[in-house]
Amino acid sequence: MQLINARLRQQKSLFTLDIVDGYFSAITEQTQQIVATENQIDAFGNLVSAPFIEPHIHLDAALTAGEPNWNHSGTLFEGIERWSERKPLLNESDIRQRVLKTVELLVSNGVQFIRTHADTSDNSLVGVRTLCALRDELADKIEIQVVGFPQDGLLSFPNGLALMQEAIEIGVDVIGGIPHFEYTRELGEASMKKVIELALKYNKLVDVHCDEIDDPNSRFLEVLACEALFNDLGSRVTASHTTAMGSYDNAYCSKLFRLLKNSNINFISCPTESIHLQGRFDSYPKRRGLTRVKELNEANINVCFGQDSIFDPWYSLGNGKLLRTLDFGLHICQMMGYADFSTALNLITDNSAKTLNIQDRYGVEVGKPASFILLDGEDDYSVIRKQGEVLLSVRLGEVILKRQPARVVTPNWIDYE
Ligand code: 17E
Ligand code: FE2
Repeated sequence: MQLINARLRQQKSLFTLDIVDGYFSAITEQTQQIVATENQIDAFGNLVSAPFIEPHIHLDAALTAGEPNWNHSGTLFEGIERWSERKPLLNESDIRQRVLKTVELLVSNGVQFIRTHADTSDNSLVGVRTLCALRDELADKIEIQVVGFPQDGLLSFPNGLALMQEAIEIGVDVIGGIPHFEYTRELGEASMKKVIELALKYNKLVDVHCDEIDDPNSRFLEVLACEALFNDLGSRVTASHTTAMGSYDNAYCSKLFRLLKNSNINFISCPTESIHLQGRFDSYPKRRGLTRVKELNEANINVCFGQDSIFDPWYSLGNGKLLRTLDFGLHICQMMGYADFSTALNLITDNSAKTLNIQDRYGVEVGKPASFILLDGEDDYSVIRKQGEVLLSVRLGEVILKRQPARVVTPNWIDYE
């Protein structure tokens, strides 16, 4: 396969990409535009990017909003309550249908890697079993990592720890936690130590829902980062949400950032979800309830964006489009400078790859698997500005998606001559 007239990120020229046996075999700069022959794909000057990554989504809960009850307050805590009413109704075919629909939606929007959370606060563990089974069944179509996520507390929910052990036996890839939701600070801290202990014992990655609350005293991130640092596990550990950081004072944050930098842990922010769920106990002024994405990024601490939810008890919108999440995120985090726009796709591509520990098989480079997307736009800036559609998705050299951009006929109002 040969793709011609393609633009690459941070480059001005046009390029030809050669793909042999599912790998990039050559990437060559063109001196001019080429007229396509029969077996070439013409990119028409559009942008080739490594595939989008959804690093944080709750597939077990996707498409359940309003079942049986809607979240009226819009808080995280009511979301957890509403979900606990839906959980007893879960069964394998219900989960399969919703997960497949959602994965299809993500794939149709350029996603080729997913990290999903599977709730372990459920004696049946049907969500964990079904998501692990689907991960294996879909392995030749999309790469999925499953996080064992103790929604109601690793140490506060009855048998929470035993259920996590069982989830590890079933085969989750990543250990999760929820320290801000444990009954006490002591339990929250102990849960962070337990998560790291399990990750070391079973050689797993870690992704904790950490400090997802507006409480400035929720400081479990420092415990997680310190445990990661002392056990030399940083690059394998992720702190998701960390919204309390938006409420920490600057003096504490200044001290905290030294640890975060030394620990080398990763961050995931879910901007649409957090702007919706957080700030709910404020009147005015009202907090934005996001972690310090701009400052983490400026400090060269790895941070990426995820959607978190698609039509579930926490968030009743969502459409699988990471470009939408990115657009919201850049606005909310005030990352609207020229330099921000020029590199913005990192937040839903390269940074996410680092978080998922998949860098060995990710990126548009000779020798890497030929997995990429073609975006309607010529660079990061224009793709974001026009919310450019995914025109093509190629996975391991196979075309898995083609999209014809819509043609709009407008009245002849303006004479461009
Ligand atoms: N569960 C949780 O604790 N936090 C979230 N943002 C979602 C589920 C979606
Ligand atoms: Fe989440």
